Amino acid sequence: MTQADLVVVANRLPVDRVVGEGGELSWRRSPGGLVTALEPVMRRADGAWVGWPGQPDIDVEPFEFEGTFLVPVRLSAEDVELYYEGMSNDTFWPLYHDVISEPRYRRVWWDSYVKVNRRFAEAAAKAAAPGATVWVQDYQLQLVPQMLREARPDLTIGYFHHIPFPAYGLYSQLPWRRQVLEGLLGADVIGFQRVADAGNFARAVRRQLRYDTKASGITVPNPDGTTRRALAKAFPISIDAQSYVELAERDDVKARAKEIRESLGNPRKILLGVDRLDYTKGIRHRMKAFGELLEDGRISVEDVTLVQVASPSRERVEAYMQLRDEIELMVGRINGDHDTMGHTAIRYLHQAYPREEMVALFMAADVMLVTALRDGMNLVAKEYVAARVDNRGVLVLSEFAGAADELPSAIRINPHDIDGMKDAILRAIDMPAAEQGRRMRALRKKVLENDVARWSRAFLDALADARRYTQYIAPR
Ligand code: GDG
Repeated sequence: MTQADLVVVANRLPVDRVVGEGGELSWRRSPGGLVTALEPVMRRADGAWVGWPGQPDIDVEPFEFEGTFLVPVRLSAEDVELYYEGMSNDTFWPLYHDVISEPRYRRVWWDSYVKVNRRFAEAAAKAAAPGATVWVQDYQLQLVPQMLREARPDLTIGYFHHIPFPAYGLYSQLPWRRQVLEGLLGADVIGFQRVADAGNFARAVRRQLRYDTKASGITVPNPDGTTRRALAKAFPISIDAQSYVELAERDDVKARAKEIRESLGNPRKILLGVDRLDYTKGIRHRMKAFGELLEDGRISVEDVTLVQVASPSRERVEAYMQLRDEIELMVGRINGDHDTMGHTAIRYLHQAYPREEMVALFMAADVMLVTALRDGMNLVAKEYVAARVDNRGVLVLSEFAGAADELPSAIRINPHDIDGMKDAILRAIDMPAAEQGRRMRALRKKVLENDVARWSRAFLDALADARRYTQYIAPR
């Protein structure tokens, strides 16, 4: 098998399997941001990508796709249920998002998580050339760095954590808290979204493992009694900003934005929410605030409409089924109380849309509501800003989203404070054009300068430094 000098390991491969009309199988690049971010790097490095093809119980041989060597990892239906839906999405996800929903700790899920992480580590070990760099992505694969290091001490290993890392008081609930820290510390560089996440991780390492931590460096003992240094640091992820600018400048997309406004009855202001339907995103809090503003008579449906795109997500996990019911009950009630024949309070869309449509929505929206209760970064906030080539529009942004660290010119809110959020929404609705322009220009500068190419470069540079450092103190 071909071996690569750069290997990305992620739960999903960067492609989706599509079945044509005649039943023929092919692959299509998936629309995700990580894929776009890494594509140029992978192409240049002749890279390989290890991941699950997205459907259970299919065997697919490694294959070449648009300049990247793809290595499929097989998951059975049971693996998907225990490792992915169970341990990843019903234990780690709620625990790492400050137990907004109660995490479930099930030993059979953990056993499956260990087994599947080993399978990914083995596939990565096979795909990596001698002395290669391996970059592991996200919370589904936290044990892979250590497993890889044991199998292949010649590799330089990076790990990026896309979601928050919680405070120690919460993290310590995890029955397997030591194993997970040791798993992550197999990496030379452990990247987080926010400085606070890296701090929480370092604190957990100190409290649980008693290792020394200084600034971003952690001293990790080797099995032979020597030590090595791991770096735990913030690398805030971003978007391919230029591609949003290009879409926003297209005539058909501009025309579509206008059409959207018209089809909503040309309200004075359009508010927009775009989220995966997830309890971390604060969709209920947002709707409560909006519903109360209507109830109080501070806004009316002729004046203001809220468009909420809630794309379907994790539909087999109980907490998500329940959330969907709650949200849909709420939308029904608010609309029932306030709609008129010509105007709706909330246009709720439980659907996924192509990127062009999302950009048209961003351009049509006067106010973007990002009200997450906890969010690693929140790329939607950055996408909205990138799409506003007209320097108009207002971003209302939760301080609990990682993006808040980089975007101080947004209107900052605490989504738990419903009265505060109501005032912020009104302020955004009434913001004079000049102030919108000032704020939006500052936001755009940040997002356009710090795009996702810069993010991957910064991370890979840190890994290259780690490699030099390791080779200096311990030639291998
Ligand atoms: C995790 C972390 C972190 C959504 N609906 C549609 C659609 N989307 C796109 C958005 C955005 C992406 O999905 C969602 O990214 P977010 O960052 O907002 O949130 P998560 O999915 O929770 O992502 C998060 C991220 O990883 C990266 O590290 O920022 O904190 O939780 O790009 O636009 N895209 C299209 N149609 C939809 O209906 N085309």
